[in-house]
Amino acid sequence: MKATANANANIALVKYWGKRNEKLILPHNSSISVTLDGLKTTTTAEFSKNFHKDEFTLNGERKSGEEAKKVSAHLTLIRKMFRRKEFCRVESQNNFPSSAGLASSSSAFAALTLASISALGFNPKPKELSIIARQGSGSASRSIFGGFAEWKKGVQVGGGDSYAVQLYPKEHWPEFRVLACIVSEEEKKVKSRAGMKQTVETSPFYRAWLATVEEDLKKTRRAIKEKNIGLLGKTAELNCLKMQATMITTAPSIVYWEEGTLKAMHAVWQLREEGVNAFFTMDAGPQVKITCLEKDLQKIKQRMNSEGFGKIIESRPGDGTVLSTKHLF
Ligand code: 2P0
Repeated sequence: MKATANANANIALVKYWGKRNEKLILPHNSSISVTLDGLKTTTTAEFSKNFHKDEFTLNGERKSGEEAKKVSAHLTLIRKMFRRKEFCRVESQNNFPSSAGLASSSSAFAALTLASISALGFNPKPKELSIIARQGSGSASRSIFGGFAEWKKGVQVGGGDSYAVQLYPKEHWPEFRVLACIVSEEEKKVKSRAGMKQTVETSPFYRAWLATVEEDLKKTRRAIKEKNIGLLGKTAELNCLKMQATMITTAPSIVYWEEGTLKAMHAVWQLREEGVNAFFTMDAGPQVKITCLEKDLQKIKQRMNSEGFGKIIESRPGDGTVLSTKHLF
């Protein structure tokens, strides 16, 4: 009753921001992302009737607080769905900093979903995996799939039609790159979950955000289909800024940006003035992710290095969530 899964984090090009149902994690809007090969979570899950409670270890450290609770809640959902009672031991390793706005919950809950369900001996289809992963963390619904994925918001009250689908596999656009410029590795003060709830409840701009998402989804689907980096980058950059505007205008205001964030944004704009196709996107954290093509990588990296960004994680479209035989324990 043990299984291991590898999942890659994804970065949203059209963001998910705000829920219509907190418990089932149903979003107000659909979102599109790219699953990245450089940001991986490996998770081993083992169920046993000899265990007396769930246990969660992340990067070698036993967790007891909020993170352990979220993992245990997800395991409880899975036990209920598959009519099992055993407790579970979970060990995870991230190859990138956790909780710093690098979408660690997307890979975490995608890997946990596949590892734990497989450990119980079941083999659900990707659609069902996406629906279950979504209930651990919304963005995890998209990490089930490699390449480019869209999480359809759905309309059903029970969430049976709110899951991700693959738009294109990673082979569709192998030249596409994301450079994550690490601005700070400190844990953020406001978690995404709390931040988006507060935004829905208090930002006067939230309706305006929702009113523009459909158009951004259309443009982004087309840009990916045509491999048009200019259209993709510009649409994603503006979509990100619109989402950030809703956060800034909540009560109290949520600003995830730091000095380095603004510095990186200006550097990207400067590169564009010089004719380089570089675009940024940010999530609920200070990190700046630059979308670009392989041919412009060196120039962009050199510029960001000279602007003081020493740590840059380079990724390309990667695989979805898969089983592995290399157990962590
Ligand atoms: C996204 N983010 O689409 C957006 C953009 C952050 C900004 O999904 O409450 O950890 O677990 O569903 O998935 C981060 O939120 O939130 C997120 P929950 P999640 O990637």
